[in-house]
Amino acid sequence: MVYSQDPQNQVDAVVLGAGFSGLYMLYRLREAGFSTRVFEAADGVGGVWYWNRYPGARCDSESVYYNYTFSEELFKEWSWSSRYPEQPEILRYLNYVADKFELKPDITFNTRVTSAVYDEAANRWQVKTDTGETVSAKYFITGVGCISSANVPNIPGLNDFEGQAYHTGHWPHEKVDFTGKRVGVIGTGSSGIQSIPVIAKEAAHLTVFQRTPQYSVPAQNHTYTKEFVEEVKNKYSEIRRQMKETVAGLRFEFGEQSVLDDPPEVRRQKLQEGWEKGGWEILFTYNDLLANEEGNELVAEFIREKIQEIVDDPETAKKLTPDHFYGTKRAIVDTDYFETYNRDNVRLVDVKASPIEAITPKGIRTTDNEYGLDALVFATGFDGMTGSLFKIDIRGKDGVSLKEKWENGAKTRTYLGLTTAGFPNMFMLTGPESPSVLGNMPATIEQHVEWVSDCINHLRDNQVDVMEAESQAEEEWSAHCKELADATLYTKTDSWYTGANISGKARGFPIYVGGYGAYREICDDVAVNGYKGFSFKQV
Ligand code: NA7
Repeated sequence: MVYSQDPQNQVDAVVLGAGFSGLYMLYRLREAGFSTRVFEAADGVGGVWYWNRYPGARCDSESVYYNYTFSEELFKEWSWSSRYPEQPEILRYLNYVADKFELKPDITFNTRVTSAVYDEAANRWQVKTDTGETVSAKYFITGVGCISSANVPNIPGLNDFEGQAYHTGHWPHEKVDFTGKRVGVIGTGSSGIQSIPVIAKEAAHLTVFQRTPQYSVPAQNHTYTKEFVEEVKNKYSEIRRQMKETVAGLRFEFGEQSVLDDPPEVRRQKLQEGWEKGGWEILFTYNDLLANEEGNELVAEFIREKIQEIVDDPETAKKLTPDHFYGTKRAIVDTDYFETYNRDNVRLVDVKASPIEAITPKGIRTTDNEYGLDALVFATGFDGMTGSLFKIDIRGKDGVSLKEKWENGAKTRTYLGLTTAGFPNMFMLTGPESPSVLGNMPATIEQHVEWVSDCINHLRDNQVDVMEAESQAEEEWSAHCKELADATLYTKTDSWYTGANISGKARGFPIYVGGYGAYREICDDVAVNGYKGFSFKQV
């Protein structure tokens, strides 16, 4: 292998992505004195918040938790406008962070990494980009996000449509004006459920193509008062502690009781309170909602009744009523979602009953009807967890690719969701088999970044050149993740968590379900015990 002799192209670390994880990783590495290059496909920072600009896009964690806490100064400088702010505000926040810490000069924008190959003889990663650059790095760190590889279903006639077509995850930068248009939205996950009420208000007519009905609970979104914002800033230490220690990096812990412990009227009262508080309150009310079929059904039934109450037309309400276990697809929070179906200009099409046959030049044809459309929105989600990693040709020792090692997702194997055997000095931020998407992403990102930077510091301090997960540790970790997941209801539902949303993708559940706090303790314990489960090499 021939390395570029350009010293600029010899760095300590290459980081992929300039979202929440890449930005903080860069900050930590630079603070510790490691030369670092960050590559980002977009022309700005933000990661998912750069791309997901669809109408109504918001995060589903409360804003005051959906930020970094590594800098008290930063936390106290920034003020969120509301409980669930919209995408532009979150993107502004990330730009603010990048500017405050002068991160942008070390980020190469408009550049996608196409391959990263480990050269065992040199103990370095050879990273190539789509702009023709090659960089040699000791450490290769991915911060590519868990849900950033858009899924556009392969529907016949996809390219024949004569109107405008958009994917929620690749929304144009300029405003899309639906005024006077007949719009179709395919998909009713978070992106569909957030965008449908907003599009319905603007479009002449909206047709929603729903494959699986979803549970959704009101966000009860509201703007924050000045007093509340001040109070939050004074609670910096408490919020930071909650993000580190709780099960999902938020203010919640699961309730102490089983769903079945409460008599019906008490349960109803608690669920009603959860509904009124909004967001993820209901999800955390009991301790076994995600593990107990009977208990889950009782909570699911409560939400189903709400749908029947809100939606005027009984036929539409029936179509909107889900029957999977609540919370096993990511729990959705909305603003006026079910109410939107009471509008005269909105129609719901059940594409499980009458599947989409084709996209035509003029709209969508299902098995029993044809729908004329001027614009089409794909709210069809992402190839989650592994999709973004597999887009890059990542090869470890002996030229083995990550995709091959994980058998295309069928057998994801990692140690702690951070590393994988055969890929030395490579770290995956919020990788498969870490807790990642089962909670508040910035909290889990901070923990990963800090663990990785502490680890790299440790390697430098101890003159270790190569660190690699041991196969045995990896087997045990993957088995542990599987055992925990199999004890829950998550694995019983088709979702992007399990890979079931992508045609041909192998089913699994590559996420650690034991909770953020517990996971942090495990990672800390590994570090304190000399990074047990890893092998080290000095050259
Ligand atoms: P999701 O949650 O994966 O939702 C995608 C939706 O698109 C879902 O309703 C799918 O139905 C539907 N879909 C996917 N393919 C098709 C086809 N071929 N035909 C009809 N309908 C289809 O993605 P989102 O972007 O909404 O949210 C992703 C995450 O972002 C979310 O969980 C938050 O964490 C933030 P299905 O349920 O698969 O039957």
